[in-house]
Parts: sequence; C-alpha cells; structure tokens
Amino acid sequence: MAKYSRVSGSVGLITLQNPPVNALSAAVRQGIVDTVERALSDPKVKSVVICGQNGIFCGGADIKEFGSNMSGPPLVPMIHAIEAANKPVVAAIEGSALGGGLELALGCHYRIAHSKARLGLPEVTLGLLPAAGGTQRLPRLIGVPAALDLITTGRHVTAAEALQLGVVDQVTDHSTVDAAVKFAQSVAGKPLDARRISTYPCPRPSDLDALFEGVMEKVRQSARGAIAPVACVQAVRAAATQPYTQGMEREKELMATLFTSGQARALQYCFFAQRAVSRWSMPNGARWDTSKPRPVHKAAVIGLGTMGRGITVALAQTGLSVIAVETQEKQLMEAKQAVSGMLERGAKRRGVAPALDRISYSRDIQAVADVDLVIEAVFEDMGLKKKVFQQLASICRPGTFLCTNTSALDVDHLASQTHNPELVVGMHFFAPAHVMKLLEVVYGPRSSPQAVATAMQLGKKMGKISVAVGNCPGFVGNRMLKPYMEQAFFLLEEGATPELVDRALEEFGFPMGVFRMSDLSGLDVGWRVRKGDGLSEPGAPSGQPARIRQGRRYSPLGDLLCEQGRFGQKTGRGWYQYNKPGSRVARSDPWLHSFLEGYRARHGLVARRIDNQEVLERCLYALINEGFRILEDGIAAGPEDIDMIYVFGYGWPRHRGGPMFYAGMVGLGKVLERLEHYHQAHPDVPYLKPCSLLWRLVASGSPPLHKWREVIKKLHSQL
Ligand code: 3H9
Repeated sequence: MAKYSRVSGSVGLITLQNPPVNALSAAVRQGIVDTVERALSDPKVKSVVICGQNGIFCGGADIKEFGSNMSGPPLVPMIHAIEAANKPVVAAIEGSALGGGLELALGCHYRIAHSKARLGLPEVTLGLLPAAGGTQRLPRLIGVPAALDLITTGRHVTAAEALQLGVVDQVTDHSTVDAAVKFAQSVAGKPLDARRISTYPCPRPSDLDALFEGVMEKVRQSARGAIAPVACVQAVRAAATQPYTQGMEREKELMATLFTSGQARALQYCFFAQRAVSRWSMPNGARWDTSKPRPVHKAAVIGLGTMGRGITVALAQTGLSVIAVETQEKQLMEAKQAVSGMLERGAKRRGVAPALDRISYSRDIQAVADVDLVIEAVFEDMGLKKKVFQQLASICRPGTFLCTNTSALDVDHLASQTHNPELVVGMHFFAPAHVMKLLEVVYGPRSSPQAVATAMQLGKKMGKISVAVGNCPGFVGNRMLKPYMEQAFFLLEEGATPELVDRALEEFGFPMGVFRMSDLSGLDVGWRVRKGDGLSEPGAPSGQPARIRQGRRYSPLGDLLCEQGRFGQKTGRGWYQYNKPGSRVARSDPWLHSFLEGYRARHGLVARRIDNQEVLERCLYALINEGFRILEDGIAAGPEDIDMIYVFGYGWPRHRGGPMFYAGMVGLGKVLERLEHYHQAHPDVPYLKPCSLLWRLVASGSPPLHKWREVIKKLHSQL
C-alpha cells in the first residue's frame, strides 16, 4: 500500500507502506499508481516526494511474489509514468533503496539520501537482473564501468559513494523527508527534460568492445556457472549500444530467461533459508522465540593457533572485550602480532580504527575468571580439551558459558567435565574464523536453550550465519564431508585422477575440487582423525586387508601420501605438486599418477574410464544421502540448515541452492535410483545405501522441500 498526503501546502507526499522493508508487492504497486495519479491531477500539488515508512525507502520487488502468479500493475510502466510526470518527483531515500526500490528512485527526477542509507541493485544475487529499467538507466546516469560493477556484483553502496558516483543528488544527516520536501518545493515548476534518465545518451567508452570482453571474462570466471551475472553484462551492453527502447526490450528478454531458471529458484531459496536458520529449534522443543539469550560483553579465547587468532579478531571487531590466553610465551607473542596485523588490515579496509585495545593477552588461564563466555580453541585433542574444560569449570564465575571450537569432538563429553553441562555448547568456526561466514552452534543433550540462544546471538553479532545443530561425530558439515571424500578416494582407485575429479566438481561450481581443497587444508588433518578412529595405521596394517576397515571398504590412499610426508601445499607435495612449500599453484604430478598406477596394480584393480557424471553422482549423492540421515537423526532441524552450512562453509555453489535443495531439483526419485545403482555395484560402501528418510520421501510422492519436515516428524513419531 501507499499513503498519500499533501504537505507544506503544495507537495504530494507518497509513503510506501509494506513492513518490514516496503517491498513492492502488488498492493504497493497499485498504491503507487493510484497516489501518483492523484498527486499529478491535484492542481494544488506542484511537486511530489516518494518515501518509505519506518525509515526504509524500499527493499525492491516482493521476492515472495516471484513463485506465484504475479498480479497488479507491472513496475516498468509505473516507473515510466513517474519519469514522464510533468511535476518534479523526488525520492527521499532512508535505510535502503535496493533492486526495484532503486529502480523506482531512478525513475524519479531527483534523489536525496540519508547519510546512513544503502543503495544497490542486488538482483544478480537472486539469479535475476534489474528488470525495471535498472540496466538501462544506471549506465546512462553513472557511466558503463560503474554501472557494470554495481549490477554484476549486486553490492550495496553507501550514500557517500552513491553521491560520488552520481546516483543521488544530495545527502543529508537530518530528516530525509523534510529535506526532500524542501527540495521539491525549490524545483517546482522547473523544466524536467534534463532530469529524465531514460532520455540521456549512454556514455560510450571508446574501447567498448574491449571493456565488455574484459568484464565478461572476469564475470564468467567468478560466476562459477551462474547465469545471471552474464545476463547482467549483456543487458548493460544493450544500454551502451542500443537506443533506450530496444535496450528495455533486451532487458525484458534476458529477465524472462532468468526468471524461470532453476538458478533463480535456488538463489531465492538461499535468500530465505539464510534468514530461516536463525529461527532455530531443538528436538526437545526449545526454540529461538521462547529462549532468551544472555548479553555477552566480555569473552575469552583459549588457545591462539590459527583458529583462536581468527576468533579473537572476530570478537574484537564485534565490539567485545576479549581476553586472549595462550600458555606458550613464543606462541603468545606471535599470536599478538598476527592478531594486531589482522585487525589493522580489517580496520583499514573498513575505514575505522583497529580494535587493538579491546584485547588483553595473558599466559595465565586464571585471567578468564570474570568473563561472560569462553571459547576454547586449543589443539584438536580430546585429552587436552578435557583438561582445559576442567580448569575452566573451577576458574570461571558461575553462569559463564563455556564453548568449544572443536570441529568434530564430542561436545557432550566435554560438558561432562564441568559442574554445569547446561552452559556448554560447541561454536564451530571455519578458517579463517574472522572471514568465513559460517558458525555451527552445537548443542548437546544437556545444553540449555539459553546457552544455544546466547551462542546464536553472539554469532549473529559477529556477522555469521549461525546454524544450530545436534552433537554427533563431525556435526553436520564434516559428517557429510566424509562420504563425499571417501567417494573421491574410491574413484581414484577405480581409475580417476585428482585432476578429473576436481574438474568435475569445479565445473559444478565448487571453488575447489576435493583434492585441491585437501591440499590446501592439509592432508595430515584427516590422517590424524583417521588414526584417532583406528582406521589408519602407519606402515603395514597388522594382518588386516589394506582396503577394508571395520568391515567396510576403505581407501588408504590419503594415509599412504601422508606416510611419504606429502601433506599438501605446506609441504609442496600432496595430490598435486607445487613450486615450493606454501605455494598455491597446483600442478599435475606425474609421480602421483604412477603412484596410483602402482597402487592399482598392487591391489589387482583395473582402471576404467570414469566420466564427470559418475564423479558428481557418487560424490554428491553420497553427501546428500548423509544429509538425509542427519535429518532422520534430528541433528539438523530442517534441510535449510544443511544447505546454509554447505553454502556458507563448504563452497557449495549458491546458485545450486545447497545439497538438499539440489536433491529436490534433480528429483528425489532419481537420487534414490542412482544411489541404489551405485550401492549394488559397491555393496561394501554403506554410505551409498539410500537411507530410510529418502525412501520415505520418495514413497510420499517426493514432496517439495518445505514439506519435508512433516515427513520427518511422521518418521520420528513412528520410531
Ligand atoms: C527486484 O527488485 C527485481 C526488480 O528488478 C524488478 C523486476 C521486474 N521481498 O534481511 P532482513 C524480508 S528483486 C520480500 O532480515 P535487514 C526478509 O525475508 C529484489 N521480503 O532485514 C525478512 O523476512 P523474515 C531486490 C523481503 O534489516 C524481512 O524482510 N531486492 C524482501 O537485515 C527482514 O529482512 C533485494 O534483493 C523483499 N525484497 O535487511 C533486497 N527483502 O523476517 C533484499 C527483505 O520473515 N533485501 N524481505 O525473515 C535485503 O537485502 C535486506 O532485507 C534489507 C534489510 C537490506 C532490505
């Protein structure tokens, strides 16, 4: 809806009303059409101001309407009518003007923004392009290179940058609506021809072809298979090379392709899923809306290795006081230097002062006695972590939340080392912890809802996508990674190369395939875990067949590489070779290929041709199958939780929505059929055996993802 009033005698004030972000729903669009008509036909009104209620101009088209039959007046003619008006129309931009919201403002004759406002055309992040004239008006207003940057990245700019670029005409620190009304009065009756952006010629850079080729190449590379950024470039090219009307036709045509694409569905699903995961629930019925978090002002980090340093930076940048504890003098000094460097670089990027004085360093764990929350980030060793938790239990004041940054160890076991297990949760950060967006908040059977709520809120404050998950080996992310990596190893045994597997996964959209990723994070990490699980034994296995462990197929390939000191990038050798230790450019390694051949020969394995499809099906469906098991076990509350963990923590391409969404897109029946096929071929691989929830969903007619929770509930009630 839109409210109409006349202010200061001669200004028609139109206020968009659709909380929380004044999205352009059918009712709002109708409201705008009606109120603009009213203002233009009222002889007392000499100029018009459009603003949004509750301090936000407009968050763009109503994304919820996209999946349904769209009704109501379309945006394009509505914006044209505003631009063609014979009275000046001024946009008063507070809060956000995004997507269709900014396009509406670009149709106005003037734009005045509050200094704290943010503007942008983020349609590309939803698998779309700005199709209400944004791709045609913005380049005409600010030039092709700047418009390409904003439209292909979807980034939001500050009011100051918008002013500098020429997107807005004025910025105010005071009431934007008052400033806009005053401004509207001052321009009443003035000619408007020079204010209609669609009539501007588009500035044509002299090196137009080279510019677009360069941008297109860059966009294709970073898009990793996403089609919207490419379409955005094509639309802006039309603005630069064709008259406005034809450019608009091209914009419409490109949007039509994007609008119905699976990628747009996936990206819009991610938009809502990203927000939905904050509405967490636990199997015992505890929920986000009935659990009150406790404020955290002062936190401590124990252990200043890579993870501890990143966590310290993230906490300090959030504005908390942090006590950073490291018992080794040398480590402490190194950490202090590294943390200060990270804070300084981050502050420089954001144009703020570094939060160096928020951190105090100590070698003595007693220093954490009066904090509100501790995050333990010592070496991943249960014995050591247990000791730290016992110490914390006796040092910290009552009520202190004790969190562990373990990536796989039993949170409940650690909780049992304390007098108050209800105060213990896992906070599983991802490296580098001050950069990566994902946080798994792991609750054990005894964690209190308040502890979970507090960790979730702290995560949100730190700018993380926090997902609450149950306690099991590997939690959600790493648990699903296991079958994925296992399949990749098996594919090598059967005839694939690391290059072939990685290429298939990278073409799918992962930034790195499994082997390049493993080289980056270090092969020794998994080796240590496998040793801990009793799977890997250095040297010859004692009497047991090399390729069977605990009654199931096992590949010792990773262990064999580690035994040779091939730990990946850090040693200059892993699944690939590198120029020198620490180098990042992976090169194919002939040694590795002959090693694989020798290995196959030793074990009587005959290499066969493996294609991309098999790589994707085996790796991804095994991972997805484990995702269904996680849902079945109640470790994740819903498929959105799993998907956001994979999108934000494991490089799953966002335009494919996450593994569970992807399974729905492929068709649950097909995933089931392929898993069955592969399980028949590899009966000694339990991860390939379709789990009962998948069977159940297929038997229930493969309902859409938002209905899975009902099937899961039924399954649980029958157990
Ligand atoms: C477009 O405009 C296409 C055009 O070119 C036209 C083509 C013809 N629609 O993020 P928050 C909901 S495409 C519907 O938590 P914040 C959101 O789901 C659109 N709902 O708040 C959430 O609901 P819930 C281009 C929307 O203050 C609630 O509002 N526009 C929309 O942290 C609060 O959201 C965009 O991509 C929407 N457009 O951030 C902008 N926007 O409470 C998307 C939000 O149930 N929006 N919701 O979970 C944003 O980036 C942020 O929401 C914004 C506010 C910065 C505005």
